[in-house]
Amino acid sequence: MRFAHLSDSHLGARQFGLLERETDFYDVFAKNIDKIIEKDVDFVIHSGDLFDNNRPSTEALLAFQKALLRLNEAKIPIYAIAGNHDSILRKGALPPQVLFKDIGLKLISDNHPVYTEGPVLICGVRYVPSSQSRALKSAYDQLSKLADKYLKSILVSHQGIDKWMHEDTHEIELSEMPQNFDYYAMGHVHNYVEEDFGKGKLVYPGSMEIWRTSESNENYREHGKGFVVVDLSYDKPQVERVKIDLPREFYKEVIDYNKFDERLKIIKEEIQSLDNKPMLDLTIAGGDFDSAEVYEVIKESLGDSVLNLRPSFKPDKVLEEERIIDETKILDPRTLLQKRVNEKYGNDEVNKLSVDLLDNLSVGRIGDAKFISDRFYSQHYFNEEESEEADNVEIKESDNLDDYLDNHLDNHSDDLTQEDSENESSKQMRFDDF
Ligand SMILES: [Mn+2]
Repeated sequence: MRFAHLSDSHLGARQFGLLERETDFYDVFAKNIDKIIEKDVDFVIHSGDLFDNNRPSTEALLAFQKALLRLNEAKIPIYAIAGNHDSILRKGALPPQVLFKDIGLKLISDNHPVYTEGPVLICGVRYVPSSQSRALKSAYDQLSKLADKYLKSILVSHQGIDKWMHEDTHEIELSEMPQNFDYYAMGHVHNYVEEDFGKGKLVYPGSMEIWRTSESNENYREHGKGFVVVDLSYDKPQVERVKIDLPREFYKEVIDYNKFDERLKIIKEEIQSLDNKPMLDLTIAGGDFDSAEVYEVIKESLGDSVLNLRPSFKPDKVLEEERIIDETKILDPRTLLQKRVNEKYGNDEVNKLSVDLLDNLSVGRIGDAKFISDRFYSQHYFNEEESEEADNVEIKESDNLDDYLDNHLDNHSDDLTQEDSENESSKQMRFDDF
């Protein structure tokens, strides 16, 4: 039995506000689906962040609808869970994926956490924020017990595991993951990860496009972007990486100012041979120069042949200043918040709560922030006993995780107010990296 595993397509993402970049994400998604159909797999798993936003545009919804109809035609079922970008945490709120259930999408959700494909168990939990990681562990535990009853089992989950996350942004540690699944179909980390774990394989297929400029990195050069095909007919699953070419290149280079003129000429030639205008990420460093003047030269020379021109400049004197600032460590809002909260409360749970609130409030997800704080408050200050009890809830095959997560993830059923929806639709700066 063979299946395709993909993740983090972020349909609807519009990098730097460029319409071309939004189209790139749709194009690359369609190419992944083409290749999956060509590979003639038995089913597909998508591990979350299908959409860039929990209120996707019509274009983004259509891009997925097209893909789903094509998979239907090829008689390939697709399973999906919601990620941090495309889920709504509040109880009763409907994530966009729900739109596609009637036309074949098998949504792994609180209501329907468990499926089977022949002898294979496919189960999972939607994204759970770090301040609720206790609920995540309990859910994993229940699913893990169920997995013992099956010949082969797949856990689908959109979470950051400490080993592959930077700083303190994970929701779970590798040592806390259940051990008895054959395959861990992970989402959230945008780099490619394939690792032996437990009795099987743990894979993050990574994002399908370069969602942040920083993803044009070593991992991308080595593993590319794309999906994996997994063969379950062996003792340990066999994983084949399938790379899908991106619609345009990310051209990245640090140029020594002393060699500026000759490098610029070479870059211009290289870029002109490309089919599509690339994204340009140039840094001019060293020497003594006027940034504004150098910018004009770059713009004049390359402006027409690139999609995005955003050079950065580090002349010698800036380099010195930067080194001084670097030593005292520039604090981003996330680190700064954690530092202050830690000074005041010295409590890891409160730290996680503050970061979850920052992540949601900074993108205007007021309803989710309220959910998270209500949940935290009731868990820690009101009904400790009830939560302990809920930890012991048994999930049987025929049950769903609904009541279970009800106790763990929610005690309050809030209606989405007009104010919420206005705030949620206003796009602001994001602090979450994945
Ligand atoms: Mn993502």
